[in-house]
Amino acid sequence: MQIGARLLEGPGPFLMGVVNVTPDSFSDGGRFAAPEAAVAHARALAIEGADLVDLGGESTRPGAPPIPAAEEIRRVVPVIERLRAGGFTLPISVDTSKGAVARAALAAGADLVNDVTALSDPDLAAAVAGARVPVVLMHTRGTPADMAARADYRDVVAEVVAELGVALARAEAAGVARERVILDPGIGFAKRAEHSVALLGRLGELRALGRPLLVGPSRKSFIGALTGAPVEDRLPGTLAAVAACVLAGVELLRVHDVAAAGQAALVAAAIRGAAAPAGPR
Ligand code: HH2
Repeated sequence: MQIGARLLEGPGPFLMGVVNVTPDSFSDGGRFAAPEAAVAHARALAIEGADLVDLGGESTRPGAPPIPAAEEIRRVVPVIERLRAGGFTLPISVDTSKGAVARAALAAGADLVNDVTALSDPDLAAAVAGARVPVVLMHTRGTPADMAARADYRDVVAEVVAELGVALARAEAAGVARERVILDPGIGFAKRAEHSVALLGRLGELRALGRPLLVGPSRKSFIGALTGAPVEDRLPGTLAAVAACVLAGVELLRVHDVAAAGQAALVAAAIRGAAAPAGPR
């Protein structure tokens, strides 16, 4: 898939490094809220081996308060502008659910829209369709305020596949080309730990949707539920999930710890490549 100036070709795995320009993200809130800190972090992730970076101005953790578009734009656009002015060449993804934010970020030099609500806002769908950029459609239910209460499934994998299929059809109906869509099961979003684990164990079933997959297991609460580890101590669990994703053929991984995830992904890809070699990494 062409993302900005880069062609991400082959089975990957490709790494999307997380840059949260927020005061309240669940694992690193406040650390990169100043534009200079966010820019430095994006550059550091590039050096660590990220294939693209994902910039978010609004926390999506359970219970996070919504913020106005103007505030989200104030947080992310200066970071994109500074990165591009400084010659940053990796694709930049903007993690947003709002059309106005996507438009401003794309105008400033972002290349991809990552939407945790899978284009449920028609204005964002129109912005993505109009800009002809790639988009990540992630599965969730409800909003950060009520998603925990909506984690109610008979067969979580079948229901996520069905609901992502609906999201894909809705995106196409809004004018987004199917070829530009990446799908994500939304680990931890309207999912209890057992739901996230089931999805990670049965990723192959998401292949039925016929699109590249992105998965974001990094530091998430299912790791805490399984191990008791606090959020700052979930790297080993994250790496286990990264390896599982790579073995299942997931193309893109959204991670905070790029260097460590890159090593885990490389080893897992080599093991997978005993059957089918991966590209250079
Ligand atoms: N997870 C988070 C945010 N955005 N986007 C996609 N596509 N997939 C994910 O799993 C995903 C996502 C949550 O992580 P983080 O950005 O670190 O936290 P917060 O939402 O609190 O800013």
